[in-house]
Amino acid sequence: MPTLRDAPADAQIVSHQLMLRAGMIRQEAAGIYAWLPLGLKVLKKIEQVVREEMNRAGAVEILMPTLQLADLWRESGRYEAYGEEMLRIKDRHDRDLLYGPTAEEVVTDIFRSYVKSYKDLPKNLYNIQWKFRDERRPRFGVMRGREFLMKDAYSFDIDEASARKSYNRMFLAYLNVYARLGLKAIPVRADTGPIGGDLSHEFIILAETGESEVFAHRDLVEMGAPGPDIDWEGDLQPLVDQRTRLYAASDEMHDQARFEAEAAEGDRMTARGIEVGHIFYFGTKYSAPMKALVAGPDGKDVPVQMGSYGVGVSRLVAGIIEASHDDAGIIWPASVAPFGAAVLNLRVGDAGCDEICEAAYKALSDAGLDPLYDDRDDRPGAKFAATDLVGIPWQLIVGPKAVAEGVVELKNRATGERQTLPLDAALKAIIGG
Ligand code: 5CA
Repeated sequence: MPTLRDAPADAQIVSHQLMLRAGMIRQEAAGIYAWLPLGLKVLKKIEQVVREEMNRAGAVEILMPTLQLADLWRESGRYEAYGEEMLRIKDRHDRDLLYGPTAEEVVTDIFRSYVKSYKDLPKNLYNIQWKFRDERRPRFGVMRGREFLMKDAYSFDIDEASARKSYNRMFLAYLNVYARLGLKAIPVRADTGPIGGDLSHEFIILAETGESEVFAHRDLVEMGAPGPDIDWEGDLQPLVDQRTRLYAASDEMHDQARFEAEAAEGDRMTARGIEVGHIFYFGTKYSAPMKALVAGPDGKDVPVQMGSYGVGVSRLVAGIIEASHDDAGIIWPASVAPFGAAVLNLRVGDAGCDEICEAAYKALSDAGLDPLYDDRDDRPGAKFAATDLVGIPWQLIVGPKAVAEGVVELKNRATGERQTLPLDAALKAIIGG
């Protein structure tokens, strides 16, 4: 956990500064990062939240390769069209490969090899895999990287009505993902860009440093997620309508006259935000040229209806920090905190302190809190600052008082509240709360 006292001068936004200071990432090349232990723990936790919500909504996980054959992209016509952002590679046989910036072609190829009938639909396949886009201006750390981790899901349906149901499931699952990460995400109508299609939403979390501008009805910001217990097989259209009825658009799609007509002045919110997800319905854009055909109920082959759904998993690490920090450092929501609690030994080598710390560490481990034990030989002030910086939700502080009076100090990182209490009571507060 190589923490730094000061932020490197080239880090411009707070999440990038804090990720470097907390020793979460290390830049290896422009827009390319190594994930150090603390960063990796958070990344894996976010990944797991995304995975659980995808599974709940009926999607099935696969893993596609990072390197893809150019020939597949020639079939869809995107190999030439994608331009400079695509990293093109040749192997020793002079075959054209590329590092995948997204995976519509690969997943369509998998699908067409196995699925031939409407009876096997609907299907939704997703993977959580590294992508590469040779961005002109990689910046703000992992917020806009060149190599980044994305969850990308792909839905397959027999007709447009059923494709819309698949889209709705992802739309609502996304809101649940962001809510579990402690974020308020606004779904806005969006441009489809190089992915294509005619129905698309971006999910934006509010942050002053965000690269996107959003225009939205205030009520949408407060509306929140539908929750995990909705009937995923049932009619989700009313829940989606409730959230798409109110005006919300990103800069490319914004129409000021419509905004003014649809929202009263006091309800109009204009803000900056971070795009943490983007979903698309694009029908047969890939399945038609790539001949991913399925037999319908009438026995006739038709190209399958598709949508794709992306979450910026590595970008979310930075996005959560933008939304949740203070002057002392990061404040992780419990759902993604790298450790559930930290045990700070202020007198390492003192038999009494060591014993209490080890007992606390064991009790917290047994309770599944994945604690961090700071047994470094360092000044208490340095330990407090480092623990605040890395944002662990609970700090259990063990000093000479613990040995003399049988009490420890418990600090809550989010509220700053400190209590002095017996070890058992402190453990109960952490484990129970
Ligand atoms: N194929 C579709 C959906 S699977 C797709 O690629 N969509 S995307 O281009 O919008 O990317 C999905 C998400 O990945 C974005 O919402 C964003 O959160 C994240 N993302 C895109 N580019 C980058 C980047 N350069 N660095 C970090 N995250 C990125």
